[in-house]
Amino acid sequence: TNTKKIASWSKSKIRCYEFLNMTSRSFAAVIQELNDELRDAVCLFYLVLRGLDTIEDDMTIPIEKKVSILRSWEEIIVTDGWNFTENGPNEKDRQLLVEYPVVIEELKNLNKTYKEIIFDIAKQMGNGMADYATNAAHNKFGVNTVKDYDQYCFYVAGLVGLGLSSLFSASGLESPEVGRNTKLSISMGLFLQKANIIRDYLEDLDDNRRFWPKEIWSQYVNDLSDLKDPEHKKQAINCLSRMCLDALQRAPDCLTYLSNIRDQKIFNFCAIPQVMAIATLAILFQNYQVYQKNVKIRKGETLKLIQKATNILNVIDIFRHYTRVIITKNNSRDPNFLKISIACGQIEQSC
Ligand code: PS7
Ligand code: MN
Ligand code: MN
Ligand code: MN
Repeated sequence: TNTKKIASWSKSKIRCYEFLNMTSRSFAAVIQELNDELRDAVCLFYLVLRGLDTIEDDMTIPIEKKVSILRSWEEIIVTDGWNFTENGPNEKDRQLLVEYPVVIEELKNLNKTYKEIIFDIAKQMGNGMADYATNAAHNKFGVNTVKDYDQYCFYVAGLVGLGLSSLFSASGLESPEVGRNTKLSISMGLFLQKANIIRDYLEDLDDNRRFWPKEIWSQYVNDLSDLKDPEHKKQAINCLSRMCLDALQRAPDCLTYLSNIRDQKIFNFCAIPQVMAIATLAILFQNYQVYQKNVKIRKGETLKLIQKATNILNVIDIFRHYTRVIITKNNSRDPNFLKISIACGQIEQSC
């Protein structure tokens, strides 16, 4: 039972799971359902990346300091007793970094293969985040091209997909193929990250974080922040369509990836965030409120999705449903109307 397990757990391991529950709304439950060995590896992988992201997200840390921490993350996570107490008081996960030695301690208990996967991804992500934090400090437009946008999303989410797939294969619960098909793993991360970046337009802009690529928004307005001005409403909706189109192009890969997963618990862990992402894209699409507040799917809808996303047929059903929602909202006067119809058609074809 759960209490029996916990009785033999070290203080630091218990604290790690408390932090998982404190810092993640969407992943905590599904991670804890995974089989024992994999569960600890994924929990610690999560906390390693959550710590890194807490440094990346804090706009009160001076840029030189931030970059130096991001670039040395791989060494930091093997440095006994390392912690960080200088996050701004508004940083929601600052306590994790205050007590970071518990994560560093528990990482030591993982087997070598899992550790190597986690360290390798942490190193790449920290350096990628540092590149973009530096760019953000010098380029007031933020991310420039669509290619840069893909690259940023690769660093912060594609790499998570690669790392998780390697962990799944290393556990023996999934075939080596899951780890080998890197394009599909990267798309799993990009689909989540892109839905997140579109949804967080306003929140990120308020923090002066600009992830929407200039190559896209410059076709509609002179500055990213102009999108929220009511005088540019029509352009704003069209730009939003373009961003949604870009994200939707990853959906077929996600369905293919999920169709290759065999373990029930790994399936739930992978599928739940993906169905939330397609549902999110469906409510964001053609929705001007994106520029006025943080649009979120309703609690009840989230609950239904979590309960349903337990096998590939149901997941296909969910993707079909939200694709229909998008097709219904698609507007023939939108410059991307045709491309969006095609992207939706491709999702339905891969269903
Ligand atoms: C290891 C479970 C399942 C093959 C902390 C899960 C930022 C969207 O952008 O802070 O800061 O607003 O809300 C999760 C692929 C990553 C991608 C990533 C690690 C799925 C730090 C999640 C999660 C790949 C980098 C939300 C990508 O954070 O976003 C584990 C397969 C962390 C996954 C960031 C973003 C996650 C995210 P933001 P949030
Ligand atoms: Mn971030
Ligand atoms: Mn974040
Ligand atoms: Mn975000």
